[in-house]
Amino acid sequence: MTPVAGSATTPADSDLVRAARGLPVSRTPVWFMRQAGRSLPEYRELRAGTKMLDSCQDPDLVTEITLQPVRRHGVDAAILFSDIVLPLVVAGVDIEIKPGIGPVIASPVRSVADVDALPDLEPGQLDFLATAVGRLVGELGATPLIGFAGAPFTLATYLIEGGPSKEHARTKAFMYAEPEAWSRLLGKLAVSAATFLRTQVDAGASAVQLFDSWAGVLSAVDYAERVLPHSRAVFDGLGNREQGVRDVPRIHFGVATGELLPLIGDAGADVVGVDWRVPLDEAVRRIGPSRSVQGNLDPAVLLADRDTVEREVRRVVDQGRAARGHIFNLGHGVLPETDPDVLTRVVELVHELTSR
Ligand code: 1CP
Repeated sequence: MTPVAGSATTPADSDLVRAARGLPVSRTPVWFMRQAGRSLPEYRELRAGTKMLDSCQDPDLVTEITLQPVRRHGVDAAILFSDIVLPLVVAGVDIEIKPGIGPVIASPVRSVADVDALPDLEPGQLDFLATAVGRLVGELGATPLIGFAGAPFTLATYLIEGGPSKEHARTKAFMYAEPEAWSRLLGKLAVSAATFLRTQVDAGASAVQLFDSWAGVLSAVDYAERVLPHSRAVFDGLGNREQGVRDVPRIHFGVATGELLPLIGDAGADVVGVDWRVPLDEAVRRIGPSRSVQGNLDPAVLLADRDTVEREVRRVVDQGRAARGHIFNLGHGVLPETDPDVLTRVVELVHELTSR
């Protein structure tokens, strides 16, 4: 029923996990950010009548929506259907995901007192998540499940701006004006992200991705001093084998992070996600040889003609050979208007081009 990922018999031996660790693979693994939801008609049908954040807390819906793209496209990994704001929602922050907009916060964080009033996430509030992950791992067989969380900076942008934003000016203003409260806010968000990830790993997720989608709006100096320590704290807080936590590969992703790649490569992950702006061979030069890379087809290419899609996929595959390990993905999420059949064709093409 569920397609088998490469030639592996367990997720721990899958091409995704092996590529993340820089080990030999049977073929380049491929999955897509935002593969669950958005472009799939079967998703829209299933979600009809249920609010986004309610569906994320319903283990039956989470399981089914997570499996849909695996069945349809034969991707090498599932990504948990959830959202980066979920740990905040579960802890009691009033957030709604508005269709066509994204997360909207009822009372944005605008003062030091707002930071201190932010509720903490308790591990006991995540039983639904452990149930969904456990069920998924049972269904997925040898296909790995990627768990995820939002990085402290990207979550802070939503809390401070009150919703999606382009410039993130209020966020930066708070960062400069209130450095201590900023550090406390990101520190709290790091603890909650680590708890969210730890629950997924303990329940059987085979890899995790930290989404710092909007980190690219920062200068390297600000990122290094005011953000990176908190992202590193998420990976540290997730724990390691000595602390009784399964040792799963960690992926760290942001958009427009070309100038930050050396820093991101140093924050504690095994894999650095790269958007389409920097070719993968150049990204490897910036990150160094001891990390794998993930990416980086421009999602807009999938809206172009068949020959263009094929040419660009070949280019990404070729440039990815510079890395110790390459996980094929888009440079950011699947655009909602993407034809799902094009995604399936990309999976087939990457496999065809890289089968050994
Ligand atoms: O494949 C998947 O879609 C898996 C589930 C998933 C993930 C990994 C969702 C479901 N959201 C996310 C992560 C997420 N959420 C990120 C990081 C990844 C990225 O950069 O795309 C971010 C920034 C969010 C915040 C968010 N939630 C936005 C972006 C708003 C903005 O600032 O531009 C949006 C539109 C949402 C809603 C959302 N989350 C997920 C889905 C399927 C949706 C659409 C809701 C719907 O169908 O009505």
